[in-house]
Amino acid sequence: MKNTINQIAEVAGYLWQKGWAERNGGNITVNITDCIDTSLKNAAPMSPAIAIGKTLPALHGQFFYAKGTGKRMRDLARLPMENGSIIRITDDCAHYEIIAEKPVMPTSELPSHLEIQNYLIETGGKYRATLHTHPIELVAMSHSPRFLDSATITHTLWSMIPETLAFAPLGLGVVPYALPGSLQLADATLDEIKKHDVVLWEKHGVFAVGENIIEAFDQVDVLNKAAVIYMTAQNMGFAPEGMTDEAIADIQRVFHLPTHR
Ligand code: 2HA
Ligand code: ZN
Repeated sequence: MKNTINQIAEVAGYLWQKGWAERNGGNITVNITDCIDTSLKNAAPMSPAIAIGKTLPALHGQFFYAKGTGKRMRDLARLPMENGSIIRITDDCAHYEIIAEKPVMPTSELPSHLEIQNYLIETGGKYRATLHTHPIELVAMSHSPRFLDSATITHTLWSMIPETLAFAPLGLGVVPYALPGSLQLADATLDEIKKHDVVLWEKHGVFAVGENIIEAFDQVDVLNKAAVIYMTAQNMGFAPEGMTDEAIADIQRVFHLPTHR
């Protein structure tokens, strides 16, 4: 478990350094059921049972690390257990309780993260981490209606540098603007996460999933790198040519990249 918490702290530091996590911006939730210390599993709750707002049956018996509400990534990087907490899902699968290390209330976005964690378990994959952050250049692109289409923005980003295609092979989903924390945003995100590992929230940020938090971060990082290259070329006064469709198809073939989950 220590290793997983260290990874979370490491990524929180990157998010701050990259300027993607101003103030309390962004969220991290990681399923730690596989690695939770046995002594902690049966720890007495240090909070009342808090309603999730939905019953999520696949979360039965699961434990998560969740960033605390209002907490800053730059603080979490140094002190993960003071800026987040470990929660246990109660037997009714509709509530959670804090069990460690301090009674830090989880983010208000926790229900939407848990809904997606529930989906990730239901579909039997190895995904354990959900990440929300505000990557500057991707958010900037989301201000143009031209890029609010998954196929268009994915093609633009993939064609900037071969690695983007290789390391974000499922492309970028797009969710139209919705109120932060709303059910509408959570539902639309879940729909897109069924097809992509990273989803762009119009004029807000991204939501990403990964086998661990490092993987989730890396996918956002490679996509945002492509956005930076695109914008740098535009700033130099020309529209980037982009790799050809043949070059893209070649990479998909040679590297046996998955085209869907
Ligand atoms: O939790 O970024 O959009 C902080 C956020 C919500
Ligand atoms: Zn946000």
